[in-house]
Amino acid sequence: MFKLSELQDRRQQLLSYIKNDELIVLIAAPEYLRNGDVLYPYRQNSDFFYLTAFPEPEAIALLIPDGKKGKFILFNRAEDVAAAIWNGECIGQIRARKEYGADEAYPIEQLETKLAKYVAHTRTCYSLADESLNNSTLVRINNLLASLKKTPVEYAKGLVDSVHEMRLRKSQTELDCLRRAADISSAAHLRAMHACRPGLYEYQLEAELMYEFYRQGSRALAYPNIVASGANSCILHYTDNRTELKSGDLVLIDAGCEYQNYASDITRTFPVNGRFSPEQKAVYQLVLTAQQAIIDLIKPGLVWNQLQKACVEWMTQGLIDLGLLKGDLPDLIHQKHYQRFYMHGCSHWLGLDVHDVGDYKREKKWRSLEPDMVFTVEPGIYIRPAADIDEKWWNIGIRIEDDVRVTSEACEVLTSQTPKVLADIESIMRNSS
Ligand SMILES: [Mn+2]
Repeated sequence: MFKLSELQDRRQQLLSYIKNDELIVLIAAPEYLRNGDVLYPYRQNSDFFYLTAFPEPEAIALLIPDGKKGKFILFNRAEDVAAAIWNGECIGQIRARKEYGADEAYPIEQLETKLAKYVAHTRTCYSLADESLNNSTLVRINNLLASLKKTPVEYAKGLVDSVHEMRLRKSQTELDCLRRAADISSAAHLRAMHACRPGLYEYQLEAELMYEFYRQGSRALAYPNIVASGANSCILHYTDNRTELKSGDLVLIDAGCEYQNYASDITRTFPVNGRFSPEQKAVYQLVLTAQQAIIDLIKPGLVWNQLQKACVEWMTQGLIDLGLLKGDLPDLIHQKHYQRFYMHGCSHWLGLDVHDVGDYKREKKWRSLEPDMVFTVEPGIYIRPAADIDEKWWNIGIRIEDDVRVTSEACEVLTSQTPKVLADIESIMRNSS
């Protein structure tokens, strides 16, 4: 789905930040061994992918300023007839040039013989990869540079920040991927609502999600699925997913797939037996009202921390109304008493990474929203058992999370296909047994 011209524009923009006698080295994510000769599923480094769309490991890209149109030199795996019998064909150099727009492409084995030519007039080689990552590739390049009496690759935090700043505003092609990921995840959540009934295990609801992700062409999760019923719904990063679903309990599902490396991130909470209890209903309504109120605020110019500020106010007032917090609203906010029930942020950027890159503050000031920024809205209330809390509230954990894009006037909810109105959820679950 990527466009070669768009990738070239991104590389050109990045090159505009360096001098003519400097170059940028991009290093593909390494493969990780699971055991024996079995690897973990491969996922390209997000910055590497953003600038090249090249999906294979064992690849190094050199970005070289060269007049108006910079050069993109790729070292990647060579086609290998014998290896192809085991692993299938790799992209190779011809396709790297044709399909990925490399100006020149060479087998990775030729790095040692070819690099000298490119760095002959280079004063500094910059890298976007932190030294802790891709260490063996960096060591290999640095050894080469040392043999050429050149200084080692320099990690350029400033350039990384520039790429992340670019990634913050999504292009049309990126939005297409994000919408597709959101649509698939929406369908998966709906499928789980339909399938839910007491006696199933959390992993069986997870299977419904996975089925829909794969069926619709997603091949990876944006993060591990959370299927958390009963008391588990109050564990923020619960991923064990092994408990039996019980009538009377809620189940909180936080799950999102990746589509062409772009993430979605949706949370829905619903009753295992399809009917909310009065207490579950009351907390659900509070979270949903707060979530909608935050979404209604979103427009260009809104300062980032206003989202959290508004969320905290809505949630704290709601907790007072339910009798779960006692006292004065400003006091409770100031003393952070709401954190007993609501202890996380209500938003994060979304893109190639589920918690996407990009600064929330610029020069120590909170950033203002701009069109085509994409992020989540995810308030939640979690009530753990405690002596000072009426038992009827215990183990109610509710989070509602949607993905939004800032438009020129307000926002587009990318995940609006996932039901969240209480009556809609009950109606769907009633009609699915
Ligand atoms: Mn999230």
